[in-house]
Amino acid sequence: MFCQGFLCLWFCVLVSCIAGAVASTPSEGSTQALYERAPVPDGYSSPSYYPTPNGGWATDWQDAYERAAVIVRNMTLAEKTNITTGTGYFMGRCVGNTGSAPAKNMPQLCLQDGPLGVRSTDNVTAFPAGITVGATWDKDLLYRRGLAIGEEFRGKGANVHLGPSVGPLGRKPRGGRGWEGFGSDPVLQAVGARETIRGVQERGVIATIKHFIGNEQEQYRMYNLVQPGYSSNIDGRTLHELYLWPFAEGVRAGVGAVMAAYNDVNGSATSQNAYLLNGVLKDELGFQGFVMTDWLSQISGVAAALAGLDMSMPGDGGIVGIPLLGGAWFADELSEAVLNGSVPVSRVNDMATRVVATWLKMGQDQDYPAPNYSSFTADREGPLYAGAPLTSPRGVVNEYVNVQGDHAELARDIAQDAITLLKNEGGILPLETSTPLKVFGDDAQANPDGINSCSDRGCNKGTLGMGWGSGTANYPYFDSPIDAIRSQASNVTYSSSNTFPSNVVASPGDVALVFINSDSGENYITVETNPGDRTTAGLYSWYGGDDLVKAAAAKYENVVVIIHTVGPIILENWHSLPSVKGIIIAHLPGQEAGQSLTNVLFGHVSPSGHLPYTIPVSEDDYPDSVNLIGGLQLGQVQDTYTEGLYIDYRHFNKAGIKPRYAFGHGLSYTTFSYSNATLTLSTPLSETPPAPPTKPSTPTYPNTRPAPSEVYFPPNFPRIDRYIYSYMDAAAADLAAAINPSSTPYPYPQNYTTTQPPTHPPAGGSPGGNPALWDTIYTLALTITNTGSRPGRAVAQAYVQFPDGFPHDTPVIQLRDFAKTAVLAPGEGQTVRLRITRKDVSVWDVRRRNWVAGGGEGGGYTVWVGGSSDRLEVRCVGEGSCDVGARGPVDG
Ligand SMILES: *[C@@H]1O[C@H](CO)[C@@H](O)[C@H](O)[C@H]1NC(C)=O
Ligand SMILES: *[C@@H]1O[C@H](CO)[C@@H](O)[C@H](O)[C@H]1NC(C)=O
Ligand SMILES: *[C@@H]1O[C@H](CO)[C@@H](O)[C@H](O)[C@H]1NC(C)=O
Ligand SMILES: *[C@@H]1O[C@H](CO)[C@@H](O)[C@H](O)[C@H]1NC(C)=O
Ligand SMILES: *[C@@H]1O[C@H](CO)[C@@H](O)[C@H](O)[C@H]1NC(C)=O
Ligand SMILES: *[C@@H]1O[C@H](CO)[C@@H](O)[C@H](O)[C@H]1NC(C)=O
Ligand SMILES: *[C@@H]1O[C@H](CO)[C@@H](O)[C@H](O)[C@H]1NC(C)=O
Ligand SMILES: *[C@@H]1O[C@H](CO)[C@@H](O)[C@H](O)[C@H]1NC(C)=O
Ligand SMILES: CC(=O)N[C@H]1CO[C@H](CO)[C@@H](O)[C@@H]1O
Repeated sequence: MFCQGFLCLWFCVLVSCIAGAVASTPSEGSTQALYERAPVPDGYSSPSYYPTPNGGWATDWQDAYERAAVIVRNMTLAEKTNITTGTGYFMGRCVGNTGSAPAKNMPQLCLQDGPLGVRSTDNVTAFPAGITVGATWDKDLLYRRGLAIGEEFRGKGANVHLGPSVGPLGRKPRGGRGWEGFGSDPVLQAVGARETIRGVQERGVIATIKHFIGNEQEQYRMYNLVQPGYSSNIDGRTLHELYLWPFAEGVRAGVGAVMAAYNDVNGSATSQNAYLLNGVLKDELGFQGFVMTDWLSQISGVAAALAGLDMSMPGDGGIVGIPLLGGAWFADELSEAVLNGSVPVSRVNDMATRVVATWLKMGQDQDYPAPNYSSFTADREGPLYAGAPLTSPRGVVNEYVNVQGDHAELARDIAQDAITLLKNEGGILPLETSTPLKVFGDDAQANPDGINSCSDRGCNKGTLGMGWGSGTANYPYFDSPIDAIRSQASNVTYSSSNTFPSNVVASPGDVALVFINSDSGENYITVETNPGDRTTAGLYSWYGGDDLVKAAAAKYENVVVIIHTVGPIILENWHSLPSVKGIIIAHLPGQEAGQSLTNVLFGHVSPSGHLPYTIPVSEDDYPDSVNLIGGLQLGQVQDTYTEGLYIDYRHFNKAGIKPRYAFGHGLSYTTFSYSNATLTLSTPLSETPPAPPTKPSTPTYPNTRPAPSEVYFPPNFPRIDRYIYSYMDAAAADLAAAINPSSTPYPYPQNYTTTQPPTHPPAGGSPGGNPALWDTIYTLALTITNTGSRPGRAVAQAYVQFPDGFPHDTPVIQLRDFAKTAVLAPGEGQTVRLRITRKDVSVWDVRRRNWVAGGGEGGGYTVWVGGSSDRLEVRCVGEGSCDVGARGPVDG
């Protein structure tokens, strides 16, 4: 997703103009011939995979597909190519607007950012970011946030929610957009995606899991005149066991849409990578919804359609190259490509059916509101097509519908339950409200220039409630930490400067609260010389935050540091100073930054957040291959995942490097104990999952080439400037239809075929993959008891350790499930259940293209449970009771 608004409009024109200049010499014969790409490193390749498996065989989707096929069978070619494209950037109220088929009662679809709320409008909730809800480790909060987001998108009339984001997965700690997702672990991301999708789609909104795949850094992601987007070179095992994992879970949860990424994988752009889209996503994962491009990322028409792309967004930026000039890769170009026989009719039928079926499956044919806001102006009236400001018809574009409901309360609960207490020496927290509090740092107050003064939060002023870019929403109001502190504590002084005041006199008993932050965002905005990724400040706090803490620590005996951050931040400049007694990570709280924090600070609740990533001692402790790459160079930037499975804690554990705070760490004001832990073997483990079920048939269509008249512009059709149409002028349509494909063949890619795969691949068989991969292998039950003196919530994290002698190298431990208790009163206990599936104890075998596990009854796996990856106290091996009070394999 990309920028918007008028300033940015011309920026987009410029960027895409450059991109288009290159793209304007299309030779679509090969899926990769458009740009000069540097060769990918030896061993990485983009195999051919054709054709696109048709959708409609999955049980859950069959009804929607049958109904969709009735509609699509009766559609003209122009209707099919209309609903699979956007109408052009700024050519409608939403960030993406599809064409419609009015004669078939298929409306335009409104596609809107972003993962934490409805972007670019008013009267919405600015929810805590993905990384924040990830830090709650609370499946129910994830789900309820999804429901609330779905309700708000629906209320605004947006059909498609452009979230959740699980790619980036957080491989690169400096990467700009990791905060939009749920944490640096595939299972945490997968659960985040699944619960969000369930919630959003339960409200009838189509969720979009993105960005598929390997989009781990911001810089060099897009194609331009001198360079193609970078190539993420990922081996099959790493792809499956890390980056694909959350997508598989999202597809299993029934996600309606997938957004491709800007970058390449193995040297082939993800929006036209046949192996990824046809092979991995639609055959192996059995995805039944539709695949869209990221904004302006499409670089071919025929090749992309054959490779499995179903929808072009925002629709323009194609062959003419410049958005707003009417050029497209799909729309009329796709009409032409079907007429001239290059794209088989079967493919365009499948594309259209996927869109209609998804729309029907969500029930959007029943009373779904039309968009009632404009992403491009806050005025009530304006041009209906902001991309054609001079000629567009005008009308009401904003109805200011308030969709917030009671979601503020949920947003506050999430922000509060995410708060992660890293250090609490001498029990400095919670604070008494009567304690004299000396508050320092601009991060404690609302942005003094206005809470929404920087478009898409493209500045870092005041409390950091979210990163910047398309993954943002406007604040309806901002509950700032300083306001909340003042409303609760009786003696508060505040210095908003990021420089420590020279005239401070400390009194004994004062507690200093120092607020610092670290920001990042999307590449189209540069903030303080950081082009999305954290290039300048790196993993240290911004605006001299470390000096502010040090100065406060020199003056006060009791210092609590509160950090709003997009991801890992290095604390070493002051972590061990004797007066720094408390450290809190408040993540990115969204609009509810104040009371969520004071509830914890003053002990109304115990903190219960846990780190969704590792905090290292030094950035040098990461593998070199996860550094940001690129620079002024010709040719394609190669981002090769040489660290394989070893990112975040998987790396630290393998290398034996002790981080400052381990993945999963988080303190409470109370203490918990585990007891009564048992492991039950539910399904005997076989080496590979049983063969997938047989593949049911999919809807059939008459696949004859359509008559050119199906795409003629209707007589006297009122064309709107810059609008993307699927119609063609009659002469051009006739010419295309006159081409004889056998005498003028299209240069199809190697191994191209139109024969549908008759069976599922061994790893496939249902949405998400072979259904047996979700068989429960072990069920683990244990009782968690509050052994302290305050109420609190505990998180049980279950990690799997593969057996000794397992034939594949595996990380020491890997998170596989987690559970959070209710608020437990002192002495109160709760039994939680954790589930380990066949997939959880398998690795991806590249040669067999299947998941393999250790054979035998229980397979010899160890399941560890604890409150942090470095504090695993429960050890279960085989059926029966577990060992409580054990010492985990990486305990700190
Ligand atoms: C990339 O190349 C590796 C090594 O050949 C292969 O295992 C993997 O499946 C490829 N991935 C894609 C998406 O082409
Ligand atoms: C085409 O198929 C052949 C035979 O299976 C295989 O060796 C070759 O690598 C394939 N080409 C591509 C580009 O995948
Ligand atoms: C097919 O579409 C036309 C309009 O394009 C409509 O008049 C006709 O009733 C439709 N037929 C069916 C079977 O839906
Ligand atoms: C394509 O969509 C636009 C926008 O909704 C609409 O005006 C046009 O009539 C549609 N074309 C067809 C063939 O239905
Ligand atoms: C058919 O039309 C498409 C879209 O313009 C074009 O890319 C393709 O080369 C054409 N095919 C032939 C055989 O001319
Ligand atoms: C929110 O909606 C109300 C009407 O309910 C409107 O008066 C107000 O201007 C809207 N807020 C913003 C920020 O536009
Ligand atoms: C606030 O605290 C300071 C010590 O930091 C103390 O000198 C002052 O008297 C307190 N003010 C009130 C109103 O209690
Ligand atoms: C032990 O666990 C079982 C469930 O596995 C639960 O029913 C029982 O109440 C627990 N016992 C105690 C003492 O917590
Ligand atoms: C133009 C339009 O459809 N506006 C709708 C906006 O949403 C509200 C509530 O969802 C509807 O009542 C309006 O009709």
